[in-house]
Amino acid sequence: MDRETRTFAEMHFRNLGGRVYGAGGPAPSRVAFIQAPETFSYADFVKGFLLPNLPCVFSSAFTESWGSRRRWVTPAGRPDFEYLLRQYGDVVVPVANCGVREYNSNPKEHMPFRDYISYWKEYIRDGYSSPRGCLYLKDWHLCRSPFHADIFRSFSWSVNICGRKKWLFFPPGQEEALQDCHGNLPYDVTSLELQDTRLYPRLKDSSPPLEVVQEAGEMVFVPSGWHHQVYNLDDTISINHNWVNGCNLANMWHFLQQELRAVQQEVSEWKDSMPDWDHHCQVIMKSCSGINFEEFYHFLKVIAEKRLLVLKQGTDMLPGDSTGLKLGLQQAAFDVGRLADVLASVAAHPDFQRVNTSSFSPQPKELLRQLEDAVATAEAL
Ligand SMILES: O=C(O)CCC(=O)C(=O)O
Ligand SMILES: [Fe+2]
Repeated sequence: MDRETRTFAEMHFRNLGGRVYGAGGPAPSRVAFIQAPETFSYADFVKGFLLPNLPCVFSSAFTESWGSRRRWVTPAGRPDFEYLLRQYGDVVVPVANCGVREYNSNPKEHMPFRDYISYWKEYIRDGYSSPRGCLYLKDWHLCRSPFHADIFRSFSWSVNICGRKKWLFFPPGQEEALQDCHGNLPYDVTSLELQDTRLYPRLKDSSPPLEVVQEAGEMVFVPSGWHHQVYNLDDTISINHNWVNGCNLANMWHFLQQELRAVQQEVSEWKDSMPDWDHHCQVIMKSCSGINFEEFYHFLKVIAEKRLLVLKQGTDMLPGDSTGLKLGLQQAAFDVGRLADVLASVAAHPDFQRVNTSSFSPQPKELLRQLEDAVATAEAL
């Protein structure tokens, strides 16, 4: 991130004045396609997509040099099963059964990757069917994924190493019209069940999804809180990555507050008779959402301390960082500003104030003070 982009991003959040953005305006009529890496910078990505929270597709030129695109794929563009077997045969992998629905997901089992490859080869040989159903290797997806928004309202990218996928996208908020009469989202947005107006009374208010066909080598950017459903159109291997940064941190916090509220509503009848009801709500939240307010504080602390260190050292590179990744000075300065805003909101939240923070180090107020000091100093950078 350069200085000018940081100023732009800071202005963006100042103009939002604490509101959490969704799609940042009317839904686009199509998903942008980015052709040439030479003419597209990170600043373009921040301004055009991360801040306005809009999806896009990067052409296969962006992933041309990826080793996996050469090594995992045959010259004909199919998965190279023999290579994958030699490299990863012994690895135990999680596999979902797409034919079986468990709430809004699929049940998973674990198996050695070689067994999964045997299954996959058989599945292809038998005309894309198997008495074992359609098995889905998590992270190396094989078939369609139920309707969802990504974990904790993170951003994600997804690259097809080989094969093609169809994506259906709904801008944040539009999924509300897809809720059934009990408030649940559909498992499959293309199901005929959705035409039942008693079951889906608000469907008439929904807009059709944005549709994208992702070719081999292309990368799809999934913005924060955009619900989506994905189909594999071929035998497909893809690599996905989820991330949170200063641009969507407030979305994550907003989402966690909604999750806690949902738990509180669900167990509200015991509020008055249970002395540690608030603590139990946090325990339930942790088991349903994977994180609670205490862990969110820890998450903020870890990312804050890394950025405070970068700013203190005043150089782009964090020496000794085992990831080898570079956290730029301007990005650190921007993130610290966003962290300060979000932590101030966390610290003021009545439910966070009910969490026992006595063992937290540093104390939330102290971390907030450090962040605010860093924000003041970083203005001059
Ligand atoms: O590619 C897929 O099947 C689903 C990818 C996705 O949306 C996810 O992993 O969150
Ligand atoms: Fe997803």
